[in-house]
Amino acid sequence: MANIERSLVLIKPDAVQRELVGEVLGRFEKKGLKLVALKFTSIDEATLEEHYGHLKDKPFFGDLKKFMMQTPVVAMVWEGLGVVDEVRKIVGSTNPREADAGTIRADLSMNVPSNMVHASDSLESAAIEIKRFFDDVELFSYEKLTDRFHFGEGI
Ligand code: DAT
Ligand code: MG
Repeated sequence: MANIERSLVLIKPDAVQRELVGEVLGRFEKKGLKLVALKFTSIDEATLEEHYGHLKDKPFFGDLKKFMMQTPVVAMVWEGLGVVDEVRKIVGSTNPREADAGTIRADLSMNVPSNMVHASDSLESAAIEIKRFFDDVELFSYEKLTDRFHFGEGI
């Protein structure tokens, strides 16, 4: 089937602290995305330096790493039609105060770096990020009764 993609999502420590893990996860489920991997995991500094490598020269990089190591995070892989862009739409802009109402970041947060969620920003980074957090055996392919609504002809 065309255009079926996978995207990595992390539920960040602010959402874990604020007991909003279920709320965030539910938004992806309700959209009609398919969960293909899920775990609760700590991220070490070396992994963060890779994951946020594009920000390593920013003045806030140290605080960002500290923030991401405050608690374990929920790591997930979601699958669906054009899912990389769909997930970014559901998550909203980086700055929660500029994000569109209805997005996770706009509805549930106020600040950076505590903006609830990480989401892959392209197909290329999704492939790299999924490998960073999951082994192949932790990624599942399975049939769901709703596949025909969300993945097929929609009937
Ligand atoms: P995104 O998470 O929307 O992909 P990004 O990759 O540019 O955004 O940045 C990664 C994270 O770094 C972001 O979710 C929160 C933090 N961050 C970005 N800009 C920041 C800033 N100006 N001050 C503090 N933290 C920031
Ligand atoms: Mg990013």
